[in-house]
Amino acid sequence: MTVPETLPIIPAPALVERHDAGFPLTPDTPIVVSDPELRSVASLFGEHPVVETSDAPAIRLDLTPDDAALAELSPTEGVRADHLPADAERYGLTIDDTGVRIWATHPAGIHRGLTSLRQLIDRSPELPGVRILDAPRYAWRGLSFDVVRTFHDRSTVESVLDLLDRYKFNVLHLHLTDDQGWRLEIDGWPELTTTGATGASGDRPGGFYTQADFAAIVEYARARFITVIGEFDMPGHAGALVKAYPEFSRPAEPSEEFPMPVARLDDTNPRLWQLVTDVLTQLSALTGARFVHLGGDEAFGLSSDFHRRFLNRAIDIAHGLGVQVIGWQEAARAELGAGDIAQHWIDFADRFDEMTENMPSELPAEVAEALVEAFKEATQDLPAAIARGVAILLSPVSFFYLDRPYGEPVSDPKQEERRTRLGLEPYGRVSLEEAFDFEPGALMQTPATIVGLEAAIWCESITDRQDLEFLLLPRLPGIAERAWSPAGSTWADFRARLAREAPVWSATGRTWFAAPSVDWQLT
Ligand code: TNX
Repeated sequence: MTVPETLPIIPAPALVERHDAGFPLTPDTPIVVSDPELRSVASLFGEHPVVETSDAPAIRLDLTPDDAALAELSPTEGVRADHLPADAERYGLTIDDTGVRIWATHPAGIHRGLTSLRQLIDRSPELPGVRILDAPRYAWRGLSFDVVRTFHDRSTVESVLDLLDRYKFNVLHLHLTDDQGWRLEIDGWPELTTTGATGASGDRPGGFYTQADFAAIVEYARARFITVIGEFDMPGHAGALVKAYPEFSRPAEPSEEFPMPVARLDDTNPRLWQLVTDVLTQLSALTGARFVHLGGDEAFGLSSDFHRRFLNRAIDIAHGLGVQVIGWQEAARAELGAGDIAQHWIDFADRFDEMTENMPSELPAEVAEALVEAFKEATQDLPAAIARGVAILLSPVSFFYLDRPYGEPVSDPKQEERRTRLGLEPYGRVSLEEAFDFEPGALMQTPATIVGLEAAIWCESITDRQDLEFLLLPRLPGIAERAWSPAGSTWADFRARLAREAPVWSATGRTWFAAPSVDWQLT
C-alpha cells in the first residue's frame, strides 16, 4: 500500500509503504556506520552515540555500492551544481522493531535519509513502521539569496542553510554584488569592500564576508551537501564596483539614454578585465562549484551591443578557468553555450499593465515605461538560447519569487504589519495555495532542458533576519516539494504536512507567516 500523504515529511518521499511494527527511539539508540566515511554525517545528526558495530537496536547507516531497489526509482532530471554523481542523493529508509536502517550509494543520500528521519522524530520518537524509497525529481534545488540590499551576516546565512537542509535543497546561490553594495572580500582589490561594502538599500548598514567567513559558509553548506554558487552581477547592477573604483566608470554612449542614473563600466580598461578575472578566479576557487553566476540581468541604459560584448568576454574568462556559467534570462543574449545555464525569471509579460499600476508612486512614469520595455524585450531571449543548447534553471517570478507579497490578511497586528510591508507590490499579492499551484514541467513555453528549480529572495523590503524568515516561511517548503517530490502533490495533502512544521519553526525561534488558510498545529 502506498500512502505517502500520511507521513509528515516535506518534501514528500517518492515511495512509502507502511507496516505495523514501529520503533521507539531513545537518545542512547546508537548510530552504527558501515564505513568511517559516514562518521561526519552521523555526527551532524547529533545526540546519538556513533559506533562502527553494535548488536543493539540502532540507526544503521549503510553505504552500498549499488542497490536494486534504489535503481528502480525514476531517474533524477537536470544538472547538479557540484561534481557528485547524478544519483548521489537517493536513499532507502526502513523502520521496524529492530531499529532504523538508511542505505544509499553515496553519503549525500545517507544525509537526505537522516533528514527524513529527523522530521519523523520531530513528530514523535515513537517511530512508525515504514519503508521509504526516495530520490529527488530535480538535480538542482536552490535558493537565490540577495545579501546586498540588506546585508545578512554569516550566522544568518548559516541559519538559512539549516532551513534549506531541512527541506533537502542542495544549492545556495548568493547574490554578492549590486548597486547598493559589494559583499565579498577580494584579494588585490581592497576598495571593493573598504568602500564598496559600506552601504545597503536605504540607510541600512553595509557589511561583507571576509574570505575566511565565506569559506566557512561554503564548508557549513558542504557538510549538508549544499553547493554555494556565487554571483558577480555584470554589466548592469555595477554601482558598488564603480563606487569602489571610479576609474572603471564611463559616460553614456548616444544610444544609451535612460531616464535614471546608471553605472556604466569601461570595458576598454584592461585593469577592469584583470578585476573580473581575479573575482571569478577567487569566487570559483572558494565555492568549488561547477558554475559561477555572471548576473547579466536588467542592463538598463546599456546598449545591447555593449551588454553582449561585455558578457561574452566574461563568459570566456570563466570557461578559461574551467567553470561553466549561469546568467539571468537576459544573459542568454550573449554566447552562453551548451553546458551553460540561463535562469528564467520574467514570466509576467502579460501582466505589465497591472504591474505598472502597482509601481511605487515615486517612480517617474518614463522610468516605469522603460523598465516595462526592457522586460518585454527579455521575453524574447530564451527560445534562441534553448535552440543553441543552453539549459534552463526555473525561477519565474509568479511562483519562485518569495518577495511576492502574501495575499491573505491576518488579524494579529504584528503579523499584519509585516505582511503588508514586506515584498514588492508590483508583482501582485498571492495566497499560499496559488503560490503552490504549479507544475514545473509546464512552466516553459519552449521545450527545454530543465536544470532544476530555484526560489529567489530579494531584500529591498527586508530589513532584518525576522523579515527574511517571514518571507521564507512558509513558502520555501512548497518549492522544495515541487523540486524534490514526484509531480502532483495536492494543496490539501501538502497543507496538512505544512501545518506540522509550525512547532519546529517556533521551537527554533523562527519568524513565520501564520496564514489563516492553514490549520497550524501549535504543539
Ligand atoms: C529583479 S530578478 C532583479 C533584482 C531585484 C528583483 C526584485 C533579477 C535578475 N533582477 O535586481 O532585486 O527584481 O524582485
